[in-house]
Amino acid sequence: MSTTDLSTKERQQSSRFSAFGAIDFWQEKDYGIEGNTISGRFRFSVFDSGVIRVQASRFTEFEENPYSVVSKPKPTSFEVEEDQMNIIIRTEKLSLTIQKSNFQLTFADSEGNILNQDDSLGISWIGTEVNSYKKVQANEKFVGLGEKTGGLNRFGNAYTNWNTDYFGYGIGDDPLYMSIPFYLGIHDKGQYGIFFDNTHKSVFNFGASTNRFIYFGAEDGDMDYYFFHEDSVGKIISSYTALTGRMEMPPKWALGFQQCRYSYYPDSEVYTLAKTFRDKDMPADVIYLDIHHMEEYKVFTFDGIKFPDPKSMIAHLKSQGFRVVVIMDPGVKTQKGYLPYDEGKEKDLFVKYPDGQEYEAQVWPGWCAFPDFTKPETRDWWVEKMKFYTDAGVDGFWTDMNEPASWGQFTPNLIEFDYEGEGASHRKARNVYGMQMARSAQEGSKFQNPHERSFVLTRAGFAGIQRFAAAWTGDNVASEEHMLAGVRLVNSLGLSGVAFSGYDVGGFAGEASKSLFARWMSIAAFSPFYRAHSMINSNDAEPWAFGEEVEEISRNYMKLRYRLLPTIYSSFFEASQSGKAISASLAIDYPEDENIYSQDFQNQYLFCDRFLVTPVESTKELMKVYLPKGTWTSLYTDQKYEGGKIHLVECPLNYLPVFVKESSVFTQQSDISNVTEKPKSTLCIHVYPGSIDSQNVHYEDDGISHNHKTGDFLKRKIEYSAQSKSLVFSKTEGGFPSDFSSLKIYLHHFDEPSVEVNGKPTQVKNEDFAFLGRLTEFDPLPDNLHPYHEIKNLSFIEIPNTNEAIKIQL
Ligand code: NBV
Repeated sequence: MSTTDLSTKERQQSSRFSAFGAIDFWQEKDYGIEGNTISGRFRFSVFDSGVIRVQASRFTEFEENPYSVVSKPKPTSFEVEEDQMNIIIRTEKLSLTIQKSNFQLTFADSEGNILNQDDSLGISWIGTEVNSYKKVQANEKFVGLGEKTGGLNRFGNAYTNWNTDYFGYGIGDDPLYMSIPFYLGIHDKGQYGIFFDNTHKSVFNFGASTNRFIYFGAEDGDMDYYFFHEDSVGKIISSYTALTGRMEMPPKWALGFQQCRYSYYPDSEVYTLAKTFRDKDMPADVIYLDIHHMEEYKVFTFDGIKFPDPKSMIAHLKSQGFRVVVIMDPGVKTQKGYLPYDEGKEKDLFVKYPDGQEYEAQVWPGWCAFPDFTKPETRDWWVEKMKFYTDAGVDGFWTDMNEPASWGQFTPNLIEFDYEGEGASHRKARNVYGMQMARSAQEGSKFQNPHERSFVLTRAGFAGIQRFAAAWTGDNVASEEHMLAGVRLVNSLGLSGVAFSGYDVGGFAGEASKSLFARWMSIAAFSPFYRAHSMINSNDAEPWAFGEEVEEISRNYMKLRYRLLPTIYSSFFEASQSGKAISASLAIDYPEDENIYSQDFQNQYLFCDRFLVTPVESTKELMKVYLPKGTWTSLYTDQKYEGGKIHLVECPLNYLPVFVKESSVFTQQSDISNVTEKPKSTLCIHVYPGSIDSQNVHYEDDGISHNHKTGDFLKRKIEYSAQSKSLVFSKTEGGFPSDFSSLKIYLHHFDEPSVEVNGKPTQVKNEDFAFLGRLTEFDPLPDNLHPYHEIKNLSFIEIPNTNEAIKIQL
C-alpha cells in the first residue's frame, strides 16, 4: 500500500478505539473454534479442561510467540453450542460464551458462576495497540504479575511490562527487570488466571484512573491469552507452569548460603572470604565473582593480575566446599582482535540496525555489540564460549544487565533481532532478550558440564524463565521497607511460576544498619534463594561484618537453614514437579481470607507449605501477626495460637516470628558447613498434631548429578491423618540409598507415654530442644539480655529408617 492510499479518515481512525466487532463466520475445529469478525480473525483453543486460549488478530495469520509456551493442547473433550446470540464452548471445568454481535466473552465455571467477563468494549485496538477490557467481579482481588512492586492485591494500580535496569528502585516503582504477564483474579465466585502471551511492551491496568473496567494490552501484536480455571489458586499456578514449564531440580549447593559482593578481588581476598566462613562456623556454599574478575570487563576473560590462576583458585575453593558463580553480561566489547567479538561479527551473531550495521551501545567494557540471543546460532555460539569458564571449574552463571542495559538506558526501537527466524524489532524482542540469554547460559552449563545440574541466576526474564534460571530482584536498597518489599516481590514471583527467587540480603545499594542486616539474614533463611550482596565502595557486608551480636544471629539462622535443608530440598522437588511456590503468598492457600490482603499482613507467607513467616522491620520488638484458620505453633516455644485471629507477638532481633501450620510434618538434619558434608545419620522429623490431614513428601538424591532422572532418587510420602492420629510413611520409591539410617521423631504437644510403631508399643522419651542457639550476653545488664527459647521436655521416639512402610500410631 502506498502512503497516498491512506485517507484522512483512516489517519484519524489510527489513533482511535476500534472494536473487533461482530462475528460473521465461524467453524468448529478439533481444538475449538475459529472464525472471522468484521475486522479480523479469531481462534479459541481448548488446551485442557481448565485452560482455553483466546486469539484475536487483525491479520490473516496469528502470531507465533515461540518463547513462553512449551506444552501443546491436551486432547480434551468439549462441546460447542450456538444460539441466536452466542456461541458457547463447554469443557468439564469451564464454559466460554462468545456474544456474536460484539465479541464479548464470558467465562464461567461448570456451575455457571461467572469467573470473568469482558466489558462491552471487549477486545479492541487503538492503532497497533491491542487491549482486552474486563469487568471487575464482586470483591475481586488481583495478584501475581511476577516481579512487580506494590501490594499483594494489585487492584487500583497499573503496571507496565518492559524489562528495565533500575538501580536502587523505589518500592513502588515500575517497571523493573523482569516481565511476567500472568495474573490471577480472586473473587466471591472463584478464581482464575490469565496469561497474556505477547512480548511487546504491555500494560495491566487493574483499575487505576478508571472505575469502569480493568484491562490488559500491548503496544502491538495479537490479543493472545490463556484463561485458566481450577478449584484452587495453587492448581491454577500448576496449570500455568504446565503450560510455560517448570524449574529443573537445581544442584543442592544452590540452596545453601551464597555470598556475593561487587566485587571480591584479588584471589587472596576470595581465599580469605572462604576461610572466614569456615573459621567462623557459618555454613555457606557459594562465592560469586562479579565484573572485576574480567580483564577490562570483557566477557570470557579473567583478569590475569587479580586472578592469575583461576583454575587453581576454584579447585581450592571446591575442596573447601565452595562453588564459584561468575557474572556474565551480554555486551561484547567491540575490539578487533578480541576473539568473542571477531567471531560474533564474522558469524553474524550480533543485533543490528535495519540497514545491517551492527548496533553498539556502551556498558562496562566501553562500546559493545549485543549477541542476538533470539537467534539459535548465537545461543549455540554462547554455549561453546562458556567452555572458557567451565574449563576453569566455574559451576554457576549469573546473567546480569540482560534487559539489556546500557548507558543512556534507552535502546532505540528500530534495532533488529532474529526472533527465531521470524524477525522482530526491539519493540517485540526486548522483553525476551534476558530470558534467551539465561537459556543460553543454562544450555552452556549443561553442555560444558554434562554430569552436573546447572545453576543460572538471572536479572531479566519473561514468562517461562523458571525453566532456565533462578531470579533475583536486582539492585535493591538497604532499608527496612525494601527488605519487606523484597518479600512481596518473591511471593509475587512464586504466584507467577517462578519458585526459585530471592533478593540481595542486606540491600545492594546503601549501608544496612546492624539490626537490619540481622533481620534480613533471618527472613531470607526462609527464602528459596539465600544470598547476601552489596555494591562497590560500600562497607563490608558479610554476616560477620556487623559485630558479634549480628554474627551470632546470622549464624543461628544460617544453621537453621542448613538443618532444614531436607525439608527445603523436598519442597524444591515438589516445585519442580508441580510449579508450586516455595515462598507462598497466603493468597495461594487462603484466598478467601480478607485479612491476608491487608497492609499489615500482606507480607506474610508460607515457606515450604509449613512455616508461616511473618517478616517484620528490625526496629520492632512487638508486632501484630494474623494467623489464618487452623491452629498454629510458635516454632521456637511450641506455644499454640488460635488461627483466624490477630495476635500481638514479640519479635526481638534474634527471633523472627515463625509459626508452624497444624498437622505439619517436617524434616531436619544435623549441622553441616556446606552441602558436600554428610549430615549425621539421624533424620529428625517434627510432627505437629492438628485437625486436618497432611500429605508430605520426603525427597533425597545425590544433589548434583542427573541420575535422579533415571531412578536414582528416594521419595516417600509421609501422611498425617487427623482422624486416626497416625503418621504413615509409604514404602520408599527409587533406588537412592537414604543418607539417614535412623529417624528421630519429635512429637510436639504430646503427652502419652508410648506410641505404636508398626503395631508395637514404643517408649516415648523426652528432651529439651531448641531450634536456635543461645546468644552470648556481651553486655549482661538486665535490659540488654537476649531472650532464649527452648522447648522443654519435647517428646520423641527413635526408630530405624527402613525402606518399608512405617505406621506410627500416636
Ligand atoms: O556487576 C555489577 C552489578 C551487580 O553487582 C548487581 O548485582 C547487578 O544488579 N551490576 C548490577 C551492574 C551495576 C550496578 C550499579
